[in-house]
Amino acid sequence: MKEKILGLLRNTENYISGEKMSSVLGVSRTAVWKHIKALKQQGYQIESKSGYGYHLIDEKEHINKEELKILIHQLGDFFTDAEYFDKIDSTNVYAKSLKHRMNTLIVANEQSMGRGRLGRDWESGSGHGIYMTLKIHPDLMPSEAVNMTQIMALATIRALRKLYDIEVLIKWPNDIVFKGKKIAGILTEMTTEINQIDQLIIGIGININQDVFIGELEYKAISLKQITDKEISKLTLIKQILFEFIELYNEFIIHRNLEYVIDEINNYSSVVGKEIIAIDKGKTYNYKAEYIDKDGRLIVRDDKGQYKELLFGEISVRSKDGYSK
Ligand code: BT5
Repeated sequence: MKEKILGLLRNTENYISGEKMSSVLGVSRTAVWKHIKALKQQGYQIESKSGYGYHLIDEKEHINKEELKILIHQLGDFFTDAEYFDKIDSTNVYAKSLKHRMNTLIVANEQSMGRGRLGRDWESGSGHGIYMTLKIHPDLMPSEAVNMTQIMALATIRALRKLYDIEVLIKWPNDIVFKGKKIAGILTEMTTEINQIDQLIIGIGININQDVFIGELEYKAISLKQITDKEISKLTLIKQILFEFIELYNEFIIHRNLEYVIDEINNYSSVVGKEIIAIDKGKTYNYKAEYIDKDGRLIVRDDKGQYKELLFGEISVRSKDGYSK
């Protein structure tokens, strides 16, 4: 209900009376008043004038469950629910704990145990970035899940390019990079039931507001603020990524492979055409990255000219002065 009241306030240029809201929403005026009070406590500046009603003054960005519910509603019926946390251990871990089968969007402002692949960490300081997880239930086989990482990567690339006109690329399989530095990472996980995906958990972390990175990230990571030097609206970016994702996803469900976007995926690859080192179980291999195929695999050639398919993994791209991650 709170998000509906927020929606009404936002869609009204001047004042809207409590009476009008209560009749539009079918709740009592006391209920309207209680929600308005709660919104004010959340930091919204709502002016009340006797005889006129309420008026939302500030439009500083607030991210909370109500805003996320408005957002998913604007995207159609793909998501049924949204959750927001000021602080959580990991949005992916939380998503896995949800046993219902509703498509749910989960967003946090901070993660105390943000996770990468293979037990690695994802730096998720308070307000630094977008930490979000999509919990969905596609009618797909577990082997098709790798394609979802490619789809989320492409959705993110399209959104970042459209909104900020920046030259971001996909570093196969799950990184988004700008001039070789990582701006976002994707972690796709799933639970399965006899050769069928039960829950698909797609987590993405995007660096937004960091001015500096410390430790090992100093030379590896970059934030959107560092690239654009602008204030970024997280809600706008979340919405655009989800819009692109839903569009790509709906097509994927028809085709069941990446053929329909294969040129885009290859054109936006930071790896294709490069000399790379692949690391597998501690061993390193030199390859030339040839292309990404319709099943999301990286096709490489070894020094004897033999083609190989990499399904997932860890790669370094050779730069002029050696190798960089
Ligand atoms: C990833 O793993 O890149 C996947 C990151 C997914 C994070 C999201 S946030 C929402 C959801 N909830 C979670 O708990 N996770 C997901 P991987 O390819 O394994 O990369 C991890 C490596 O990236 C680390 O070992 C660091 O070297 C580097 N790294 C860590 N934090 C970073 C950051 N903020 N920016 C850039 N690089 C980072």
